[in-house]
Amino acid sequence: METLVLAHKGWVSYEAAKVAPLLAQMGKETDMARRKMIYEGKAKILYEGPEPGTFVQYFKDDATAYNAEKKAVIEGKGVLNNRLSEFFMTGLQGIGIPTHFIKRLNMREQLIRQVEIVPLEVIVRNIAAGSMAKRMGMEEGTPLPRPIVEFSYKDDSLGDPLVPEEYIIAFGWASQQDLDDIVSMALRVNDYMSGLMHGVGIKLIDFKLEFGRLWDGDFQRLVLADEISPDSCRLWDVETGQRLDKDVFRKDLGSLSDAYTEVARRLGVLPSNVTHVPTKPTPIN
Ligand code: AIR
Ligand code: ASP
Repeated sequence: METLVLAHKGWVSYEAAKVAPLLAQMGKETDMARRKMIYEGKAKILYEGPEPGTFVQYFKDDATAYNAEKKAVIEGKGVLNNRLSEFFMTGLQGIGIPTHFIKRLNMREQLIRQVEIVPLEVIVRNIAAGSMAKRMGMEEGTPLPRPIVEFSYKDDSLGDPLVPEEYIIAFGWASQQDLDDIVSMALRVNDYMSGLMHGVGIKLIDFKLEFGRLWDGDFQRLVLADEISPDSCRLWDVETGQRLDKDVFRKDLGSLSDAYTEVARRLGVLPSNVTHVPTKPTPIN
């Protein structure tokens, strides 16, 4: 009744503008309060899943760089990364690479298998950039003679230091057999992702993967975990060299959400007429 009266007076949009954010915020709080938080990272939160052995992975809008020295909230980033990671993980499963991904639940959340994360960042490089270019005194953009796989120890307080295989085996983070499996999966991911990106005029410069262990009684197997998104890859436009990844944020090169939206649009993950993505989560059931 009241709404009708307001509508007659043309106030309904004013009221809606005031009320909608409050409702959305409430939705967010009740949605989150319903579940037990397992872990909060820089860009994602893990909640207890609906069944044992599952987690819900929630993608935040937070962006960090240089071990969280630089921080910002990029509206819509979580929605884009949720979609893009779903797209890549599903495609990789299609070529026989096991992943933790089960299904996307809503705009910001996906259901995943609970895994024990191997504490390594597995980095694959096709072209010198970032820390490699710096360490080796190479110009960014120099092609490498072949794809190079390297490992960093996942520890922010140490700045994720590069580690040799010797450390990984000696400290028991992974066995030689695990490492062989990880390298062969990482190279297959590289081939798949390079081809996919090439098809839409994007060069895959480098990317970071994480792996996890799935336990099945005493038997364990390694699966691709975490996320694959423009937060974890370097993506350059083939023609112009324009950066379409997190370097846009790291180096202040423009709008990060425009860059990620462009990647999603080219891959057909978002319809081409979507320019703004809503930022609030929708409840699952
Ligand atoms: N990466 C490494 N740690 C976190 C992320 N996201 C990714 C970067 C880049 C690749 O790993 O986004 O695509 C190599 O990073 P760097 O800094 O070692 O050159
Ligand atoms: N290590 C990641 C990056 O360089 C995230 C961070 O530093 O906070 O982007």
